[in-house]
Amino acid sequence: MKNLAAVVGLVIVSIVLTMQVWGEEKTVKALIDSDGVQRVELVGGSYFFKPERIIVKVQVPVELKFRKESGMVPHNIVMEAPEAGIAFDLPLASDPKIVAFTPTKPGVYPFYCSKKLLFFESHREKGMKGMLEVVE
Ligand SMILES: [Cu+2]
Repeated sequence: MKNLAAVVGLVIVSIVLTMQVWGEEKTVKALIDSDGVQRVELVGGSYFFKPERIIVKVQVPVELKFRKESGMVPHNIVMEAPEAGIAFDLPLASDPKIVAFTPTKPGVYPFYCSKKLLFFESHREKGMKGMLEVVE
């Protein structure tokens, strides 16, 4: 039984470590390029966005480059934060596209895929969503 406890303990430790590594990948803080633009890359697929938390600086132009992971399922990216100067609804394609905006107000704004097939859960409900955090 002692061995079993040790194995269980080891498994728990490895799960926690793995989750920490994933956690870091899930958040990206945009760096400001020499031309004063914050560039971030985003990949969407069934049913996720990676990274799922993006941190950008307020009043600094953002170029968000996004693409779809391979697969037949159509996806899009929607942001509805006109109060912060951010509003778009664009299809994801395998070829990267860029959407440019300048966040004007600090806050946390969701982005998500609005696709939904018939009576099934929406992609957003399946986890295809993320947060754009605009900071001072
Ligand atoms: Cu989707």
